[in-house]
Amino acid sequence: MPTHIRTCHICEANCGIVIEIAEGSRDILSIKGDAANPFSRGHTCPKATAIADLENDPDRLRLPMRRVGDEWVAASWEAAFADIAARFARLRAAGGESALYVGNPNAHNYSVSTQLALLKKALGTRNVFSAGSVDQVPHQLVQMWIYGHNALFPIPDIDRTQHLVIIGGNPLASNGSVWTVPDVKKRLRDLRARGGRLTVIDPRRTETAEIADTHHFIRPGTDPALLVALLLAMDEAGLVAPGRLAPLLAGWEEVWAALRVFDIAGLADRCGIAEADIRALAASLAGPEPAVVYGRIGVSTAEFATLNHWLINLLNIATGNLDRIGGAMFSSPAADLVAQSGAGSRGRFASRVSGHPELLGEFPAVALAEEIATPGPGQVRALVTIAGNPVLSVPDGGALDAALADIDLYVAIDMYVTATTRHAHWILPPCGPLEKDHYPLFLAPIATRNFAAYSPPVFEATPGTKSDWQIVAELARALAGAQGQALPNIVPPRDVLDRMLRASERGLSLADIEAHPHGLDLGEHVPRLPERLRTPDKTIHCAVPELLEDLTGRFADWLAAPAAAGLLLIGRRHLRNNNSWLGNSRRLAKGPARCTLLIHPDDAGARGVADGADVTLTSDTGTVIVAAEISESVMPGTVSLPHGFGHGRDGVRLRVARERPGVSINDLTSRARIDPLSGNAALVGTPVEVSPAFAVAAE
Ligand SMILES: Nc1nc2c(c(=O)[nH]1)N[C@H]1C(S)=C(S)[C@@H](COP(=O)(O)OP(=O)(O)OC[C@H]3O[C@@H](n4cnc5c(=O)[nH]c(N)nc54)[C@H](O)[C@@H]3O)O[C@H]1N2
Ligand SMILES: Nc1nc2c(c(=O)[nH]1)N[C@H]1C(S)=C(S)[C@@H](COP(=O)(O)OP(=O)(O)OC[C@H]3O[C@@H](n4cnc5c(=O)[nH]c(N)nc54)[C@H](O)[C@@H]3O)O[C@H]1N2
Ligand code: SF4
Ligand SMILES: [Mo]
Repeated sequence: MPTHIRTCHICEANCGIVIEIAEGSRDILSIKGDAANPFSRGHTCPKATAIADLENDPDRLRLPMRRVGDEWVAASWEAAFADIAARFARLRAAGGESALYVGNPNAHNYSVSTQLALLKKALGTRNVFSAGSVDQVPHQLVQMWIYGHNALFPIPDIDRTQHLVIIGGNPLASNGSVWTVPDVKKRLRDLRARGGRLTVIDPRRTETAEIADTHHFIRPGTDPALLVALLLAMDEAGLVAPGRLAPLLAGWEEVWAALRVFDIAGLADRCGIAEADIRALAASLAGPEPAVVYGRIGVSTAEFATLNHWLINLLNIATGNLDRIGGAMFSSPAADLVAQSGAGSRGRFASRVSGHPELLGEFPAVALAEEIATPGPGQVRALVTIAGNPVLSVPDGGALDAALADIDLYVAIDMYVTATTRHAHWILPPCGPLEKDHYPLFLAPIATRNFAAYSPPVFEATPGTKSDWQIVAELARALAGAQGQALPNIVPPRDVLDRMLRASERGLSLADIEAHPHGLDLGEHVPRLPERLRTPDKTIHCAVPELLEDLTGRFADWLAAPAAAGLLLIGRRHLRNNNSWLGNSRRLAKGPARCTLLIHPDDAGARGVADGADVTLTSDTGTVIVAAEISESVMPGTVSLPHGFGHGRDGVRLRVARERPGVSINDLTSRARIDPLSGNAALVGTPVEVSPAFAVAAE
């Protein structure tokens, strides 16, 4: 029986998998973990098996589809590109602006990234948006400011640390994020087995919190208070000890001067964690054993997101754990993005309607709807989305939904008719997932060990289908041609990758990596500072003026103002979901309903809410009706609804997902709640009200 060794491309973990195919056919018999993969060691999760469902899904589009009213009509690629190009050229001639939205699956598709510049050039626009600004751009901004390059991610050294503190992350459901860490549950067990500790800070007692030594509930959005308090507690106890980093720290004293105006008791009060617990945690982190603080979505998609990540980096520096074995370490990847891309930029230009500064060449995703809907010179009249579902994933998705209903040209590169792509004039679908090759270009550099693995396609491409990168490149050519521009040269992704590998310090070729189908282990991380820094003076720029201002201005004001009363809404992830797009897999959809509102018994009781009964959930942005699930796993004052649901909108063609469509949390989140430094959406901590939803005219 033919077996294929591959890397799963669904989430950041990049587990090795073995796919068994029936002889002489394309029938997938099994998808299992690859025990010979040195990195994932046989681990997989249910989403890997769902790749077979994706490959075979009858709802998955296979040909270009043109929308005619409410109907979809299949067309040839030639007809699709010709029509799109002609419409685009007319629109540009009339002064119409265009925009591009790049969704999350592109982070798992190296080949698209090799062609994106062509498309941006052909579109001729600065209106570039991505899922990064509902996700990780605050990390990148801090790294650009303090280490001199946005891609210098410090990675928790889980296999050698003695204390891991996870703030606002739930790797047991997410399998790790901005941290490629397959088999994370086993790695956490090993940590505890060697006498190490796991501490989790989260408003919900998550799956990860369940296996931790210590879990502290925290009031949503109050993390900067905790982080400042931890730093001050170390300072007061004389425990600040950057060790060998000390000579690399620029502006270190300035930072402490700014921090020392706050007092621990007030900060503790605000975040709801006892002062004694904060002091104990600070002492443990500053102890002799290696320790590391890691923060994710709960602190990245918050109003103080950039401040949070700066403070987390300062904590790892203050304890001497940055660039230390068992601490937060920098990788030495086979394909080095740090060496081969620009450091990053902020504020070179601003968005038309709200004046958001550009960050890394993009505007915040919260600004997409207003750029389409606001009339005037520069109004966006044409949109291309690549593997994105912003109606469900960006705050106030309803506003974007309405804006898209009225746009002149919308081209979606996607394989489903979703809440977003239902508005497209054309949907251009990629070939099946196993007809593509895979290399974790963006994820290997954030892996907890240095590793590389290349997966060739399992199946030959079905005649008449195209890979995403081909669609992007050919669309770029068609648009360029229609505007009378020179036709861009298309370099195959494999060639780009091979060049990047060879130009990196390890000097590997693609062939070297292909020679190891189970993956090439490149070893544990090693200390890399100062030479890895990209600041011109090779120091760590601790005292970033924008951050000091945010700390002493916006944060201090927030701390002085009375805390918001009432319920705050947070999200959650489930092992069997993946953002908005694996819900059409029968295998993954089974089991109890997941799109429920978790509410603490005290909050339910005070509002007359019964377990399982529908409630009306209202924010300043919108209202949804959803079943309540009463649970002590959320802290009082906090309710939790997963994101990625809301498939019930008219015209969505996801038959399995629509059996239990759920509601979209982003019909409640607000475009006005952002972290102003990064423009990242504040998805957590939306103020909401909950009341029983009474059936109309029952009885
Ligand atoms: N199964 C599955 N895996 C996934 C995904 C998926 O949808 N499903 N999505 C992938 C993607 S794109 C990403 S970015 C990653 C995300 O990876 P993670 O960040 O690990 O995932 P989340 O489950 O969103 O974890 C965020 C945690 O923050 C908590 N939280 C909410 N508000 C606050 C707050 O104010 N403070 C603190 N301290 N905590 C807070 C939440 O309760 C939650 O437990 O997961 C990836 N992996
Ligand atoms: N309230 C709230 N909102 C959130 C989050 C949250 O925690 N809470 N999380 C945020 C995060 S971290 C993220 S990353 C974003 C994700 O936001 P998006 O990237 O906008 O959305 P996804 O749900 O990942 O949708 C991916 C789309 O790509 C399509 N697709 C999948 N694979 C491929 C492929 O190989 N090729 C092509 N062409 N298309 C493909 C799918 O059909 C789907 O339509 O959501 C964000 N939104
Ligand atoms: S954890 Fe992620 S990479 Fe591993 S099998 Fe599951 S979806 Fe695939
Ligand atoms: Mo994400």
